[in-house]
Amino acid sequence: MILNTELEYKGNLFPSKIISYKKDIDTLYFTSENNVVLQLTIERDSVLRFRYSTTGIFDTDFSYAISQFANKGFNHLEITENDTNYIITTSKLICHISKLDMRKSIYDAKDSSLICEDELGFHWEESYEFGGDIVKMSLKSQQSENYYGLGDKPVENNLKGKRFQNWVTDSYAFDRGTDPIYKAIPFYTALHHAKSYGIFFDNSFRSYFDFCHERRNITSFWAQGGEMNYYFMYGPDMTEVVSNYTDLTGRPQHIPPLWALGYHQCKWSYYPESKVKDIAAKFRELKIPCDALYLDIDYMEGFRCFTWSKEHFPNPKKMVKELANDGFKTIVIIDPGIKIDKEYTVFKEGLENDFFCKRADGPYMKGKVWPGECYFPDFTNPKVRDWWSNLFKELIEDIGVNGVWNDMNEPAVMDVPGKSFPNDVRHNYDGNHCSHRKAHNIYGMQMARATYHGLKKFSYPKRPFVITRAAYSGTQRYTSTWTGDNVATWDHLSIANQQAQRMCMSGFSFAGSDIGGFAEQPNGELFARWIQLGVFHPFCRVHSSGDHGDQEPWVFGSSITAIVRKFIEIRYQLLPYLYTTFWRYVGEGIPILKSLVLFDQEDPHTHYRNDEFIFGEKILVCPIIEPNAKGRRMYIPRGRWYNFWDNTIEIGGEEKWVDADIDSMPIFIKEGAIIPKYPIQQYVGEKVIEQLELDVYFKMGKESSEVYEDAHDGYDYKKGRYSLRNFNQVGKNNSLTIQQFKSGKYATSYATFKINVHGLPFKISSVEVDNEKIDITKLNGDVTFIIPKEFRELYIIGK
Ligand code: MIG
Repeated sequence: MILNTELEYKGNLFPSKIISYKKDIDTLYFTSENNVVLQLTIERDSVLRFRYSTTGIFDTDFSYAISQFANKGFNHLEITENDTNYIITTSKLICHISKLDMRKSIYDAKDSSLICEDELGFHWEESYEFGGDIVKMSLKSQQSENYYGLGDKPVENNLKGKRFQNWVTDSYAFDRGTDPIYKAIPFYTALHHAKSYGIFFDNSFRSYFDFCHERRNITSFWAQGGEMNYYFMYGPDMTEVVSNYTDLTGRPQHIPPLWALGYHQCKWSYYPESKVKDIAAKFRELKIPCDALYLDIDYMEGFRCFTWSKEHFPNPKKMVKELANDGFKTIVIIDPGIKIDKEYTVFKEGLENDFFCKRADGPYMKGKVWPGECYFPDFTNPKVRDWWSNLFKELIEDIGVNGVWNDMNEPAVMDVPGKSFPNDVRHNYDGNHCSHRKAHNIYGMQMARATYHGLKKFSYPKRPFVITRAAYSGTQRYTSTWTGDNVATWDHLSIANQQAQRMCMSGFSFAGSDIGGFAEQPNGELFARWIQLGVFHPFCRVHSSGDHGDQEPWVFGSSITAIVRKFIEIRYQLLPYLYTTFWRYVGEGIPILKSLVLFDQEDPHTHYRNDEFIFGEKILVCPIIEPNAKGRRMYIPRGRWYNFWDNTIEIGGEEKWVDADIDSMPIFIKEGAIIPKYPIQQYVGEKVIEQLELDVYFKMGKESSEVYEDAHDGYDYKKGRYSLRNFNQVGKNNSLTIQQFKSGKYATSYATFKINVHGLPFKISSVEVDNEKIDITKLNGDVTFIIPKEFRELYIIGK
């Protein structure tokens, strides 16, 4: 069997010359003499879909990745031809299809510059073993072209020179470079001449990407079955490319409840009940903010999903209630393997309804996981998903659990080669019956989807919270995710940084790592440094395997505890800022973390940077990833930045040394930013927010900022009950003006803003709020005002 393209002409088949062409509204069909059909759909002006059939007949058009809400439609479409090419022109792109060999090239419609061009283009090999084709595509790599994305690959940001595989795999203690690991996200962004485009290869079979690894100037991708079916998305802004990708594959169906953005504490495992309560009490006693506690597999009776150990958790409802009274949400793990046990209801129901996966010749797919021998629901069957969703009724509605953690859904199987199902296992695939070769990469996604729908139903009117380990493109619609079983080493801290950035630029922003490392135990310094990074990740959870010692914030001595507390407190203060970036992500697909290349693609210095990133829109962060550091060198992107700790100004565009002893880390605020802050709370909702703090960072010139708020849970915001504040700041030599534009019907609990102005270049002579002077006699040095939240214009005048 051929595992790579090794692009010689041996065995490969190619489209021959085009003999006919037909147009059907937004779709063009080109047929070659040897019966290859290229189906080219104009999805949007900047999004083209390419689909090829080698037999003249296409499979049913079905994808788990594509969202039903994907936008379609274009402003302009014109098709012409000359002697050599068909020419398709939209308002953003010009695409040539060669009449000779079906190869394509794509140009920017504005300046006719070349964006992407086939080398061999589409070609294939017949698969003797399985039927169908091994489908391949090769592209020329343009001058200085670089590549990013691809989900959770544990390598440097820039993918050039490397080859990758997509096959979701349980990868305990994976390492830098291990490939594949838990996720399959066959989407990358490319960048050359300061312009960016993306390719999403929507094929769930085992697939490969080669970025100038096999051949220096060629980028290729291929899959072991299915169709050559990919989307080309143009920016030219990389953020726009990612946003186009999430438009296609979907964004979360709602903003997460605010508590889900708090700090989470997990371990394998907290039990019995008294242990869970001790942990909860300790957080409150030490005043370390925490919103969620997790129960790993030991809460169950013999690892049977949807059961509770009578011995360790005799009264789960009471325990969950008590935790809730103390501000903790309870999240429980649910795995896909269902124990073979005739007395166990879930097993009996699955069996009676024929819901379990079967092998090619009829026997059940039997595999060993934590409960012992198990059968596995076929989550690709809509009836099974429905059944699974309903299994959550008791957990959520009756017991009061707030979230579910889906693990082992690659699916992981113990003690077998490949650590998963064999290829011959059959799947329903929503009526497109197929083998595990096709369903493997989407199995975990469909489990998470079914879990999500159950939680959504039974949590109503609250918002659900789900976390999954395995994922395929589109999984971001349903759940959050973590990066799996990492290790407590310094290199893994750096890998976690890379993976979180990469997930964000791969359209899946609600992601984080096991802070501190899952396997082995960190020392206090590593733990503190990891917390410093972790509080700037969209999902923030400490987790560890438990057999290497404890990993709670207080086990490394009081000085580490104090550092950990300080950084978790920063996260809680920044919650309105983080919530606003989630709102932007959910609405427009803007990545929550922006690698420097995504932040400023025109600056070539950013193309190979790894460590620094932008948290949200305006905060630059760079973790310390080495022991014994008193600071580090980092690249500060172009622009002027305020040091978060002392408000000194750095001019970007170069590498600089930044001090950061163990109780600190490099954090900078973009000039002109207005950063909203809540008071420190021990958990979301502990306090009624009585005032919103706004940290204003003076900029000579204009800058705008947003603050989005709503009830922080429930769905009323979708009916207009939200509060969106737009702040425009204009700084001049002798004045600073801030205008506020407010929209939405939600009334926030506070009446005033506390405004802290940083970096004013002049001494204040007077301050006006909506044209009325306010008393500034008590100002003495701090430039802080308390003003009504309804203000429309704040005008600070210099002497
Ligand atoms: O075979 O449930 O990645 O987070 O604690 C190990 C026990 C199964 C793997 C998950 C990890 C979890 C652990 N699970």
